[in-house]
Amino acid sequence: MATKSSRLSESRPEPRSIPLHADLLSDLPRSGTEKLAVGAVLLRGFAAADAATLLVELESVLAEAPFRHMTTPGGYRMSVAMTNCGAAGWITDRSGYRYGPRDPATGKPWPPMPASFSQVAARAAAQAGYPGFIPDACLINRYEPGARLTLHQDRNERDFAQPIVSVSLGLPATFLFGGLRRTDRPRRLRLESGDIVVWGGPSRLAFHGIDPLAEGDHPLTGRCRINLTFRHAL
Ligand code: MD3
Ligand code: FE
Repeated sequence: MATKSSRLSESRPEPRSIPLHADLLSDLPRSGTEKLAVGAVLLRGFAAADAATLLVELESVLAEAPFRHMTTPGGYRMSVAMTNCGAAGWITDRSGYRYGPRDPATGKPWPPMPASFSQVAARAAAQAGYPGFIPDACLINRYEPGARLTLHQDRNERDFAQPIVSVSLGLPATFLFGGLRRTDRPRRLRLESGDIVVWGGPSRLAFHGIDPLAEGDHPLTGRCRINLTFRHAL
């Protein structure tokens, strides 16, 4: 890399010059609360201290419900591998998108949501202005290099007044944050390990996605990004 990231030297910013691509994507501070749009709040580094614990707890979820590549209603294999924990899990197959109480791969209920998961989600929601958020579903996404999520809305939950809380772990990703119409040009935002975004209010139904993950190696996850998305689905 031609420049060191100024994230590593907050007290001594680099001299201003023509920014490199990476600098354009990394909006500076690595902690603090930032309003992205009405109802959408970015909490940079909010889960950084919990990241290792969350990943250890994830291992016990995966022992019961491993990652798998689900099929879209149109018959495509998703590049993102997914699993769930909590009372309900999000699934997609040839018959559609929905939440269900059981893992279709085993017929068993989804593993319970670890306390460390629900606690960090509730703390983040409260910090963002949504006190009393109690997730009943956690969709867990795994991105390997090249995996992506095209622009979509999350509409399978019953109550859109409930926010969604997302926790990024491992490799960084470029998040696409669009508007209420698919054709609204999305903003691009870099999400790093430990970042949490809370999506509520009018942002709850915004189109969003993830650009193809870049190659990399992260000390906590190796060659992947894990995203935990907490929902009140039922
Ligand atoms: C904005 N996941 O699982 S998390 C998804 O990083 C999903 O794995 C992405 O989109 C990921 O559905 C993005 C951030 C996110 C989640 C839900 C949202 C952003 C959202 C719902 C409404 C608006
Ligand atoms: Fe989504």
